[in-house]
Amino acid sequence: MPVLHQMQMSGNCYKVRLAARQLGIALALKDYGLHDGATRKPNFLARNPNGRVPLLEFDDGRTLPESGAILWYLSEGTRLVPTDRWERAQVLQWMFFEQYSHEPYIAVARFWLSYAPKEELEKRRALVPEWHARGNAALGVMETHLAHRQWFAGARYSIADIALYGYTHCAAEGGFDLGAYPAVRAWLGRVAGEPGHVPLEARW
Ligand SMILES: N[C@@H](CCC(=O)N[C@@H](CS)C(=O)NCC(=O)O)C(=O)O
Repeated sequence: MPVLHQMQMSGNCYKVRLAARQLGIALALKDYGLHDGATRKPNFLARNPNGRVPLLEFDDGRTLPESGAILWYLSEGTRLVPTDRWERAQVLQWMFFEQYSHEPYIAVARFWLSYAPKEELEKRRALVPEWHARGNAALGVMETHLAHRQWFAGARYSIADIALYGYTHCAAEGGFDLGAYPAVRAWLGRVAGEPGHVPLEARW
């Protein structure tokens, strides 16, 4: 059985657990702490020189890091990835958007504001307004897209929705107010209503 190296409270790791659960793919979980630095130790760096989770490790020793790559690998050929060429490109469009314009601000604000030691947050306090400005810009882009659509790519729920759900649903922990984004909130509700949906706290 593949092993997911992961942190339970990480939205990037949650994306993988959620997709695997909805596809009925069993994964063993190997947990890392948020603050123990274990992903920067030689044992882990041999598996992922980038020192980050999620990381999927297969029985034959192959390892795959990056939440988006893992989502794509697990979901290729399933109902979570469209077959239409244009819709597949849209899935990638939103997954790249998530990694460049959304996660670096919303996930980072969440980590430092809600999960880091207070003295570490204080060292970064001057960065908070920038995280909030850029994170709100990303939420605004999502709101515009969802004003007339149910899902991010094509006509169905896909891994683009899972990728964006990972940190949008817990954005309040980063100090974001989703009150100004009614279409995003309605979409969050649709995602949570999908068959097999599990919350971030759920173990496999
Ligand atoms: N682009 C990566 C980001 C992975 C990432 O930032 N992982 C964090 C947890 S959410 C991590 O492993 N942090 C530990 C560290 O950087 O030492 C992905 O989407 O998987």
